[in-house]
Amino acid sequence: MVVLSQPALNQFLLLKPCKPTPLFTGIPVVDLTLPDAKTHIVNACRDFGFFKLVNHGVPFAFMANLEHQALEFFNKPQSEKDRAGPPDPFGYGSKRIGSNGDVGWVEYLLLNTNPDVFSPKSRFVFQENPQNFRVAVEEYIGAVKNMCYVVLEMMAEGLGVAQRNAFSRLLKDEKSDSCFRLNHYPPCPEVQTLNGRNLVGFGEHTDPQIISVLRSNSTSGLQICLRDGTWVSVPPDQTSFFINVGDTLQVMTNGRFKSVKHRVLADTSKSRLSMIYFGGPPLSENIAPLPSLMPKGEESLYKEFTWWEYKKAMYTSRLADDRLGPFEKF
Ligand code: GA4
Repeated sequence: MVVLSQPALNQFLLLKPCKPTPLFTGIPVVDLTLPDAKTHIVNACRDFGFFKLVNHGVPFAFMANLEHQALEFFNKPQSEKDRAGPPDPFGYGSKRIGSNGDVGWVEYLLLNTNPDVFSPKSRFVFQENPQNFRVAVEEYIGAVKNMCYVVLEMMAEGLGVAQRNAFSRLLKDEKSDSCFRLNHYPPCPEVQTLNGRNLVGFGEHTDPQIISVLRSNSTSGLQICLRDGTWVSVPPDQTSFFINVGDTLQVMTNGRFKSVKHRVLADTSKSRLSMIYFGGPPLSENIAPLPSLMPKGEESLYKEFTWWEYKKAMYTSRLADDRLGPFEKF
């Protein structure tokens, strides 16, 4: 458990006093079993870069089991958790995010999604209870990946891309550079003494990959930035997934979809646990708009780059940086 004294809170990002944001009721909801799901997915990715997915077919037991295992890990003494860190980038981390000075009221585990390359540190992650935790992670990621392929194929169809697997093939590739994150945001009772300011759990950013699939417990905290620049709070729903468009999908759709800026605020009394699968392409993949999304005369808005080049740039950036900016042509 992260315990910090009051003065230490000053090290963290505090947001100016703001009216308590009511939970936003306009988040698009996509029911994966309905015939028009692909149209709703495309509209949501275009207008919000974000949507909630229901009737997704992933058993709730997989989510609940992983949540239980993850909390067992985060409830261990700090010294034991530290043996699974520091994150380089994989492993356990606390308060520091990335290596360029970002901090947040959060502790986390960042894992590679290819089981054979679970880093050597993973033996400390999975510790004395390796079987249960590892199995829970593998079972959950396996189901989420399959669901994600379906979403990406519907996206391609909805966009009128003839090759249904234009996006999903990148995640299905054995060299897909995907990762998985468990974030634990301990409650912060001192927030009440911050004169109405909010403590940032995870600062604003867009996700660099193609797509991110988030599931959280029923504690709120996630906010997204709408197209008009307003921040709204996403009502939590522990049975659903929240899908984020990442920077790479923005490029592959030549800006038709926009990656969504999002952040997480700490809660005064409840802890938040989220699990996020980040689906990325192989390192050598050239990232460019799909030719079928470029009618004659449409030019790419972006310079061509490989995912490896984007990753290199990403690791020298701060969380809130506009990472796509340097790759824009105009
Ligand atoms: C944001 C999305 C994912 O959580 C992540 C993050 C990564 C990290 O924690 O190592 C980064 C961040 C994320 C982008 C900029 C750099 C790298 C922290 C940071 C400051 C795992 C990812 O892929 O990019």
